[in-house]
Amino acid sequence: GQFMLIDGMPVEINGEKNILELIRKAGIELPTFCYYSELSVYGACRLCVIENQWGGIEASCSTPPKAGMEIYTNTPRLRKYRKMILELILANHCRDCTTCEKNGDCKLQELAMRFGINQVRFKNSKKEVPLDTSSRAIVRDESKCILCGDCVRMCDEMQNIGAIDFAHRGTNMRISTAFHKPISESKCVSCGQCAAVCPTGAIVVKNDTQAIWNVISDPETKVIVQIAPAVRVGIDQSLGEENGHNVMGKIIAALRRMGFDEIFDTTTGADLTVLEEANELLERIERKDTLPLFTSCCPAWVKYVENNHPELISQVSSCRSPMEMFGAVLKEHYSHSRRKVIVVAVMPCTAKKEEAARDELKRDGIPDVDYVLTTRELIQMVKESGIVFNELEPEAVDMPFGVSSGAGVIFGVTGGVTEAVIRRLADDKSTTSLRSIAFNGVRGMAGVKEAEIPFGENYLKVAIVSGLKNAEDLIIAMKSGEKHYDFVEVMACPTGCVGGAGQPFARNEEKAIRGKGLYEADRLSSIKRSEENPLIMSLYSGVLKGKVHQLLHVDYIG
Ligand code: HC1
Ligand code: SF4
Repeated sequence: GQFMLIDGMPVEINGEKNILELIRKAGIELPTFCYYSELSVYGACRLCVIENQWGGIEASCSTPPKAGMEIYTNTPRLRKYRKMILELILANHCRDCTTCEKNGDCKLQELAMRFGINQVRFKNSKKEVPLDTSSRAIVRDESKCILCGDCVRMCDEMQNIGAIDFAHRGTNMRISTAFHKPISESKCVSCGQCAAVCPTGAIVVKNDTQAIWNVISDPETKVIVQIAPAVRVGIDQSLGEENGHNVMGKIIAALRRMGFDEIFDTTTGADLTVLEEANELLERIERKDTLPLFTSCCPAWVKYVENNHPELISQVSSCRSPMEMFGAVLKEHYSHSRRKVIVVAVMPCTAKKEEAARDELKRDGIPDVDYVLTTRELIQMVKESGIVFNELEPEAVDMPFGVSSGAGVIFGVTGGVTEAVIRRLADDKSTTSLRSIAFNGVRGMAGVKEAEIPFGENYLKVAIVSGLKNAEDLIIAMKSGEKHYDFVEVMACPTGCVGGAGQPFARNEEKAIRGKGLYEADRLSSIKRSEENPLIMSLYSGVLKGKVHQLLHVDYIG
C-alpha cells in the first residue's frame, strides 16, 4: 500500500479524500468547525492546519493525501496559529456562555477550553443583530455565528433549500436569508439540520421546556405525552446510556416521575398510518390514479412539496402523520375529561414543532398536538428534574392505547414506513415472507433505495429517499420519464428520523446503530404487522367510527 507519515507514524492511504480523514484514521482529533465528510469542503476555519516536511502550513481538510508526504499535526507553530484563530473568533463572538442554549455542547467553548484560552486580546467589532425567533423550530443568533458555513452547505447540498447563504464581504460578512427577511418567510422547511451542524449557538432548536413544566404543574390540566419511535434509541451518554440502545422503558419511567398523566407510544399512531396509507395506495392503483403515492409523515418533506412542487401535493398521501393521527385520537377519546387536555409529543424532529401548529391540523381552532419536545429537550428536562436516568427501572406505557406493532416502531429509520406498508399489503403472511420483505432493498442507510415487491400478478415499484436533495433528484428523474415508481417514501433527514435534528448530535455510523436498535425492537415485538394490532381494530369500531377522515386525514392547503 501507499503510506504517508503523520507525526512520524506511517499511515496507509486508502481512498481518503483529504489529509484530515487520514489524520482522524490515525486516531488524532484535529479541531475543526467546518468539516463534515458528507458535505463539500470549505476550508474556512483553518483550525485543521498541519505543517508539511518543508515547513509549509496547509489546511488538512482541503489537501489530498500523497504517498511519501510527511506532515505534523502538533508543532509549536501550529499551536500558536490555532490559538490565534480561536482568539480571533472569540473576539467577535458574544460570550454569554452560561445562558446560551448551547452551553456545554458548543464546539467553540470546547476548543477554547482544550487550547487553554484564558484571555481575548481583541475587541468585538461585530454589529448587533436582533435574534430571529420567527420560526417555531429554530432560533438564529448572529452574534454567535463564526461564519464556518456548515449551515449554508447543509441547507443547500443536503436539503436543496438554500434558505440561508453568505451575504456581504470582508468584515461585514454574515449568514443571512434572502433580503435579510425573517427565516419563517424563507423557503426553510424547519428540518433543523442547520442547527444540528452549527458548532456554536448561532442556530439552535427552539426550546419549549418551560411551557411543558407549566402545564405539568397545573392541577387543572391533564397532560398526555406520546413518544416517537426514534427517541428511544437516541438517548446517549449525556444520560448515562449508550447511543442506539432501546431505553423506552426508562423514558416512560422518567416522564411519569416528572408528572405526565398518561404516557403512550407514537408507534400506535404509526399502526393507524400503515392501514390508512396502504388503503390509499390500493385505491389509487385500482382507480388508476397518478402514481407514485408519496408518504406524508415527514413535515419538512410536506413543506418542501408545498414550496417547491405544489403540482405534486395531490400525490402526497392524505394521511396525517402518526403523531397527528394519534394526537387526534387522544383528544377525541379524552374529550369529556373534566380537566383541560394537553397532548405533548416527544420527537426526534424540529419540523414537528411547526407541523403541530399548522392550521390544517387544528380542529375547531385547537391543535391535536399542543407541544412538541425534541429528544434533547427531554434529556434537559430529565437532568433538570434530578432524575438519575440510568438507574431507573423500565416501565410500560398506559392503557387503553398501550399496544403497538414492530411495523410501527421501524417508522423511525429510513425504509421503515415502506417496509411496514408492504407487510400490510403482502398476501403471504408467513415469517419467510416477512424476512424476504426485509431483505429486498428497503433496509440500509443509503440516501436512495429502490425495491420491487411482488404484488398480485405484478410488481410494486418503490423508492425510499432520505435527504431532500435526494428527493429532488428522484422527482427530476420521474419527470423526465427515466424512473417510475408506485410508492415513494421521503424523509427529510439523512437516515430518517433516527438522524433527526432534535436528537443528540451523531455521526453517520451512530445513526446506523440507532436504526439497528429499532430493527431489534421490531424483532422482539410479538405483533409484527399493524393490522394484527388488536387495539387498532377496536379503535376503528370505537373512537374512529364515522370519523376516520376527520381524525386521520388532512387536506394541506399550502
Ligand atoms: Fe418519525 Fe413518525 S417515524 S415521522 O420519523 O412517521 O419525528 O421517530 O414520530 O409522526 O411514528 C419523527 C420518528 C415519528 C410520525 C412515527
Ligand atoms: Fe435550511 Fe433546514 Fe435550516 Fe431551514 S431548518 S434553514 S431548511 S437546514
